[in-house]
Amino acid sequence: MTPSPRLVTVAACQLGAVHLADSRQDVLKRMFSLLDQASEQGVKLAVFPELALTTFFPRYLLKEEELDKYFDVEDPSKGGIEQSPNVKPLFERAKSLGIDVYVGYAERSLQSDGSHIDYNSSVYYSAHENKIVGKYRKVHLPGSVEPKTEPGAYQQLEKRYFRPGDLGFPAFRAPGLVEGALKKNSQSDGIQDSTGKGDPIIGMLICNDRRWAEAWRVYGLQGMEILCCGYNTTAFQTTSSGHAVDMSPEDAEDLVMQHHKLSCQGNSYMNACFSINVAKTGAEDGNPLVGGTIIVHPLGHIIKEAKTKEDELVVATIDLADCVRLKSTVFAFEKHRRPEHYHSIIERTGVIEPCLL
Ligand code: CDT
Repeated sequence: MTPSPRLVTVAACQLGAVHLADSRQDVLKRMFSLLDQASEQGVKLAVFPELALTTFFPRYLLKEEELDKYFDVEDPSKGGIEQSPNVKPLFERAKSLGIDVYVGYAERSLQSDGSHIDYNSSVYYSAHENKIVGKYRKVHLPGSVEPKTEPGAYQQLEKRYFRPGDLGFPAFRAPGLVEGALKKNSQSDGIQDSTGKGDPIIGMLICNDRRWAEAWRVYGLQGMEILCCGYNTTAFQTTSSGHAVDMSPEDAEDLVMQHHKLSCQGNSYMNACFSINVAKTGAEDGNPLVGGTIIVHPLGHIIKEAKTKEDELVVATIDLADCVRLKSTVFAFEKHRRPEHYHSIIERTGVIEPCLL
């Protein structure tokens, strides 16, 4: 039977460079402008990049006191990120426009003993509920704890500044995002199978996570229909010493773009979901970030793509019914998966090669 359409208009809100000198107010203004444009096009979900509100600061070796300004403090006794004066106006604007928002930020989580733990986080704000209904802390942190020592080395210090996420990969439903979603209490009205009929099932990843099949699969096993992922990806590749690989900047950027698209398109297909992948791009104080903001279909093709390396809205109306075909055939997990053979996925972190001959 052909599934009923479940249409939703979504936007990837690409941001151009955010420089060290740009204030949070400057960035918020740009985000407001994208939200306003989104509203004019009937958008119901707007996805912003990783660490959207500031420059990508893990490229710098910073002292403790220099770091503070990049973080948003969450004091569990007072509520979450929605209380932060830096971010609250974004949710207020989203509420007034009736748009859900995914946004990445640097989270400073206050502990009961007065200490803090820092994460690279994202939240999903539901305009329908006027609250945050999903939270994710980046699991796969790239880079190193210690800075590279060779002169001119590129730094990627996420392992220094953040703790790996401790929330796993919790999918959740976005209330009110599609019309006529099946609710818990309507099942008693004789509806047997609720699969693909409820409020949309959302998963969140952050940047480097999109390269890890395991992360997508854990969401796939929760029936994820839309994956939201913001990123800051350097437009060149580095060697282990932190130097740019020996190829032309154009070829290097092409390769970075290819790996980005392969990851998003392959994993969307293999988990039969849409994905909204959103760059912070341009050159931040001379440090080039790749663009390539894309909205991907469950069949793996790109529906819409950014054309610039600046603030740009990429809009598509997607039909979540398109997930059903693959979820009920090639990737009907319940029929075809063989988890009894997948032990090493959870038992091992690194590679153990077969014995030498
Ligand atoms: N921000 C982030 O996670 N960046 C990483 C760079 C790692 S080098 C390939 C990324 O995966 O895009």
